[in-house]
Formats: sequence, C-alpha cells, structure tokens
Amino acid sequence: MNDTITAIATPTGEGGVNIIRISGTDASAIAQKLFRTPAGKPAKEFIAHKTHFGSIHDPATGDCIDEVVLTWFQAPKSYTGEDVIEICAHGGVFVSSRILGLALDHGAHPAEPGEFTRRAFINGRIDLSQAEAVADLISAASDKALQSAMAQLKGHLSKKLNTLYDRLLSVLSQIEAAIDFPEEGLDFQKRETSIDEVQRVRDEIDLLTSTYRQGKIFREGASVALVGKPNVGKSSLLNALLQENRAIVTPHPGTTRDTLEERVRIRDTHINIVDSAGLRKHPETIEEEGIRRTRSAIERADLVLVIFDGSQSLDENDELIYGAVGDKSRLVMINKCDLPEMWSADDLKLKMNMENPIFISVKEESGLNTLIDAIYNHIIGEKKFGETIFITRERHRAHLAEASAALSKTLDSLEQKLSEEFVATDLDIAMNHLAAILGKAVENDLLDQIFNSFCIGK
Ligand SMILES: Nc1nc2c(ncn2[C@@H]2O[C@H](COP(=O)(O)OP(=O)(O)OP(=O)(O)O)[C@@H](O)[C@H]2O)c(=O)[nH]1
Ligand SMILES: [Mg+2]
Repeated sequence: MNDTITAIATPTGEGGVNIIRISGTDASAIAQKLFRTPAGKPAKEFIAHKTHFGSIHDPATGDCIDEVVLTWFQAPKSYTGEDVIEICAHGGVFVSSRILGLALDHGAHPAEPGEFTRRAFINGRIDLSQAEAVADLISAASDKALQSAMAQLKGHLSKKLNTLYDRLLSVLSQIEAAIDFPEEGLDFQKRETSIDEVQRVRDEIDLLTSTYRQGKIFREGASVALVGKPNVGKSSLLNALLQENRAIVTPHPGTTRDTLEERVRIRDTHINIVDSAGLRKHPETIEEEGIRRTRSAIERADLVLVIFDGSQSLDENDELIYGAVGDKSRLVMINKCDLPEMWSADDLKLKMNMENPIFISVKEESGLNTLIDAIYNHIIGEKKFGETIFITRERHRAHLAEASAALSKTLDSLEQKLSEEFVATDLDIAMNHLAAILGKAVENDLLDQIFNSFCIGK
C-alpha cells in the first residue's frame, strides 16, 4: 500500500485520448521527472487541482513522447485519497504504453486490477458498498442498472445501513449498562422499548432484503428462457428480439443443440435471453445434453417464455413443457399466426393449463411489441420506484439475512427475559453483518475477490 502505482486508466485501443494514472506519495516526483513545460523546461512544481499543458520526455534520451495535459490531485482530495497524477495523452496504444513504461522506470509499480478503488476504500474515501457500486457503474448496461449503481455510489445504501447500525448500537449500550450494573438490570420499560426498536430495525432490514430480486435484475438483467418443443420458432424469436441473425434457424426440428445466451435491451433495462434446444420425448443422443441444459436454463430463469406452434397440432412434446416449466413465472406465446391455426387458445387452456397466450408471427413480425411490453411488465412492472434503495448483490443480501436472523434471536432472548449477555451477543452479530456490507473489518481475501473483478486502472 505504500508503493506508488500506475496504470493506463482508459481501455486499450485507439481513441481520442488515453489517461495514465499514477497514485501514491511519489506520484508528483515521478511526473516532475517526465514532464516539460511548453518552453521545454521542467515544471518547478505542479499546482494542485489545475491542469498543466506540456509534454512528456524520456529523461534518458531526451526524446519527446507526446504532448499532454497533466493534472495533480493533491492528497487527500483525490480519487484514491493519495497524491494522484493524471496524464492525459493522445489516444494510441504505443504512446500510452511508452508513458506508462517511463512511470514504471522512475519508481512506480504496476497497479493491480481495481487497486486505485481499493486504495480509495482503504483510505476511507468510500466504503465497500460504494466501491462495489463503482464496478457496477462501469459494467452498467441499462438506465436502471446505472441509476441503482449511482444511488449506491452516492452513499444512499451506506447511509441507510449506518443509521440502522447506530440504532442497534443505542439498544446495545442499554443492554451493556444492564450487564455492567446487574443490580439495576434491564427494567420493564427499557426491555419493552428495546424490543420495539429491534423489531423496527429488523423490519427495515427485511424490507431492504426484499428489494434484492428487483435489484439483481437491474444490475445483471433478468434471465429469460425461451422454451418449447423443436421447430416452434424459438431461435427465430431470439433473432427477432436481437434484430440480428444470431442463432441458426432451419425448417428441421432439433436445430438448436446448445443453450445460447444474448443480452437484449428493453426500454430502460436489459434481459439476458437464453435460446435452448427444443424439448421432445425421443431426442437424438446429441440432443439429450442440450435438453438437460434447457432444463437448467429454466431453473435459473426469472421468466420463461413458453412457445407453441399454432400451425401444428398439439402433441406429446408440447405436453412435456408443462412439467418442465413447473411453477416458474411464465409468458405463453402462440407463434406462426401467419399460417392457418390448428387449434385455439381454449385448447391450450384445456390440454396444457396455460392461459392468456400472446399471438405472434415472428415471420411477419406481428405481436412482437405486445410481447416486449409483457416481458417488461413482468420483470419491472408499472411500479414507480422513486427513492427506493435496492440491494443488488448477493453478498449484501446474505449479510442482511444473517443480521435479520440474529435480531430474531435477540428478540427471543429479550422476550424470554434471558440473560442480557445473550441479547448483547446476538445484537453484536447483527451489527457486524451490517458493518461487513460497508467493509468494516472484512478479510483481505474478500477484498481481493471484490477488487479483482475490476479492470486495471480503476
Ligand atoms: N410461417 C412461419 N414460420 C416460422 C415462424 N417462426 C419461425 N418459423 C420457421 O419455423 C422453422 C423453425 O424455426 P426455428 O427458429 O429454428 O425453431 P426452433 O424452435 O428454434 O427449433 P429447434 O432449434 O429445432 O428447437 C424455421 O423454418 C422458421 O423459418 C413464423 O412466425 N411463421
Ligand atoms: Mg432453435
């Protein structure tokens, strides 16, 4: 952590500009050695939080590498909380790697993935949930994902968790006073108010936990599986939603053998749509594995799109679908409505217990907007979320669930008038789980895991 680190902060490739970032105590000194003013002189010193126009030279050869704009973010007012130099060079892989090489030659070490953000966390600029929000912001693929990452980065979740933590801390201090002065103990009124407060905090935690399903969909996109017997038009529908010929479509049943996942944007959110092998009773050997994967895609899906072919009679293979989909959330479709229909929606209800089908023809692109609206309503709904805080990560959900469970035990002990020590222990566990989300006292392994998912230079 005492090293000065450097990395190219912009993606590799050609572009307008590239940014080379240096962070640590020696950042300015390293930059001083490389930077020259427009008059070709070394800069006496950089002015904090101001940009400096000049060029980068190789001190060994005197070669000018590039004209740049340099900014010195003086500690602690920087992204990492340390001295940070950002060199904005012309976009080009070679130029930026030469500048990076010079920074390395003059004392900087290569930054690990996410190391700048990790330092921001270690130096208390942001807490762990905000650091995670930085990663989410970078990978956001829709407006909803962006909004929830931004709210988390701004500290909405942190503020909420800190408040809940502090409320539990006040209860804990009452309990600890009772432990320290056993002759006074926890009187009836204090016990009642503690019970009320712990209950209220637990309810708020449970409410927060319940936002996970939606929050996860915002961040990762809902998983939507296309399911039906062979040849009903699943791959054709995937292609239509993607508006490109991604999956192979043929008139032969059993064309798709493997699952194929693609991201599709729907209004302000996105879905991960999975095309799969058609389900049928007597598959060829190679299809068997595909069908196994179809079942696992159904298992993982937030929503299943069940497709029937309206131009072919319903058969035993269609019947397989009902069992495979089980009680998963689903939307039912009848495709190939451009062809004469062999059966009606009533037959579907009667034979398959599937209702309210959406009639589409992928070939003629009819009914697709109705389908897209239905998918959106299913995963996002008409709800207005306003200022709601969402839990978007499994790590957060798990800690909240543990905190809630510990508070339930706290309540049991309080209600049964058990020793205050029991109450204090469980309260402490609950508080530690809330603190863990914010990254207080977390293990290095966990930090490695979180920050390794970042790109280098962030
Ligand atoms: N007439 C008509 N044909 C369609 C429609 N949608 C798909 N098809 C045709 O149906 C055939 C099968 O389409 P696919 O998209 O490959 O069907 P699938 O469900 O992916 O089939 P498998 O991969 O074998 O499970 C192709 O010949 C498509 O052109 C439609 O709306 N109308
Ligand atoms: Mg297919």
